[in-house]
Amino acid sequence: MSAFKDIQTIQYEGPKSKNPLAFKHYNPDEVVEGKTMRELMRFAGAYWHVMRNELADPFGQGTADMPWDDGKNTLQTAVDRVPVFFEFLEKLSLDYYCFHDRDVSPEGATLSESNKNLDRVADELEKFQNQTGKKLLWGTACLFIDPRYSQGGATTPDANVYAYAAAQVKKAMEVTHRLGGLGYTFWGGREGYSTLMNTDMKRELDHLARFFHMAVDYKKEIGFEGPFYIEPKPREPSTHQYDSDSAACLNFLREYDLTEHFKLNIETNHATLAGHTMQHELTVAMNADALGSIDANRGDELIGWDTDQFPTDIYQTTEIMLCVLKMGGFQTGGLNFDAKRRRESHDPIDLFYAHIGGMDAFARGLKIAAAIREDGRLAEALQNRYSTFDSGIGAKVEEGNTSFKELEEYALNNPEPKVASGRQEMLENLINEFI
Ligand code: XLS
Ligand code: NI
Ligand code: NI
Repeated sequence: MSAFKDIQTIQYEGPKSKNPLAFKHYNPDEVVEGKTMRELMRFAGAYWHVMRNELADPFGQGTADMPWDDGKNTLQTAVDRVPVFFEFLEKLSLDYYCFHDRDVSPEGATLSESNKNLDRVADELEKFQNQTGKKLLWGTACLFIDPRYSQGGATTPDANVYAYAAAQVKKAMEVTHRLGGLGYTFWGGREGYSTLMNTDMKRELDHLARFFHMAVDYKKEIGFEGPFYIEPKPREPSTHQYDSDSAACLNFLREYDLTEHFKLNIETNHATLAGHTMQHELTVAMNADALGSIDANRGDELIGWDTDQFPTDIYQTTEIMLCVLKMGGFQTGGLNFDAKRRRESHDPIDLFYAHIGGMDAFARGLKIAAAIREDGRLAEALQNRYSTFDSGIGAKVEEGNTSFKELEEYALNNPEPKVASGRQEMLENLINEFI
């Protein structure tokens, strides 16, 4: 039985195609900078958005038409969703997927029942992974929907909740490992606070660090070799979230001696909420050798929340792919569509348009980024801008071979410096030559 029987596998038809159900730019086997697009993009479908998002908003109920779902949220429903999801991945040539424990399987009356449910659905996921060759990019635990987590999971004031959260993460790690997951993500949805009046920030952060250290210990115990990812986000649902941006995450990891075990999973809309560009967040992470994976979406300039829209802005995908190419491609991560349709786009076919658009926007971004790199003028301009540090006094600074005394002597004995133009507009024009 097919859930999307009117939709054929999406083919690459090239930029001239007018077929809305075809890729115009994503051509999985096309080689860019020595790698296939498929290897460079590592696109993933997000189980929670594709299979579970009913498209509700704070003012109204869900609108999504989900003919494959009986709406009962039983274990059987959960098992029945799996083939639908894999059909979706196949028809879109999405090679990877990501999930939360509670998107794929329902909570039971007790924790052990929930664990059993998860095991049963994992059997099914494993079966379909084997049949289709699809891979798990990362798994995670949902520590934010259930009311028990309303005041945090790993930063809750209640030790009983903390233990429950640990148990849930332990199980989610086991299942991720069993399914050959390439990484494991921590997004601290409720790890933050509403007011400092009732919050001992230091204690909460200490607890969070302990939580992560125990996760590292457990990862070693079960032999899970993939990285842990932390996903920064400044707010929503909390007023302030501890993992607010790349820099805050890196500082936390360093402070608590966790850097070697974690990389970052950076989401475009979260960068926007943090008041940064995506390029900034990616660059901060790359500088620390900590860019692990990307949650691909975008925000809306007019709405101040995590709208999780599908990425369509070519300028932005170009900036992202410039970073990914600079890094030499992803090692364990990829581009996960943590994105949902607008509430008005309720038909199953809209899921296809949305992903086709996102994949094409990234494929174009990739081709443009590769062309910019091949052209070389942008890199050359950057290199030249710092050329005074390549020799003479500048080189001494970079080598750590000078002092304030020597720099003073240099400044006193040389003419007033004349700094060169930054040429921003010229470089923006250069980028637009390629877009
Ligand atoms: C929510 C987050 C979430 C994580 C996974 O804003 O992006 O979807 O990616 O828990
Ligand atoms: Ni995300
Ligand atoms: Ni998000």
